[in-house]
Amino acid sequence: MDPRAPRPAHARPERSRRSRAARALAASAPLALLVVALAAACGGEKRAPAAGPDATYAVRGEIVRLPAEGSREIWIRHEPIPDFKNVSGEVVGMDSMTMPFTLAAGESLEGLAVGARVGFRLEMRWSGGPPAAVSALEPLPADTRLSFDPPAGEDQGGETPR
Ligand SMILES: [Cu+2]
Repeated sequence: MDPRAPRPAHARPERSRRSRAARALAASAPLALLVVALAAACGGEKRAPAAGPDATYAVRGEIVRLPAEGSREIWIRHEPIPDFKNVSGEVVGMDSMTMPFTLAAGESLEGLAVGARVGFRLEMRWSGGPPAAVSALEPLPADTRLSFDPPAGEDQGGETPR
């Protein structure tokens, strides 16, 4: 048989079926990417500001004021944040203070009240979105000592458990 002779006709449909499948796969890949991109865009609009935070910090503190109805502003007395970076990215630190934060969308306050000790993630955004958002709020044990508490030996008042 001459190797240069055309392949038998019956071999062709198989080959072209395969390439049709390959073409279909290639065509669907960009579509899948588009679907993923759209889903991400829609989700991002509802859930969080477009861009991720410029920096995040693990912080502890005590809830001072819960958000008013229809508001997402929560006041927390927080411990110092020694590695806090300013807008230029310089580590300037932040002292312990009571300040307002924006509760990240979807963040639950269930079981949390004024006076509750909490750990949370501080998300700093220097442009677009709330500048200081609080996410991953989690209650700490009520007897957690924070840096602004008086030293244990100097506690005044209150009842001492016996
Ligand atoms: Cu602060």
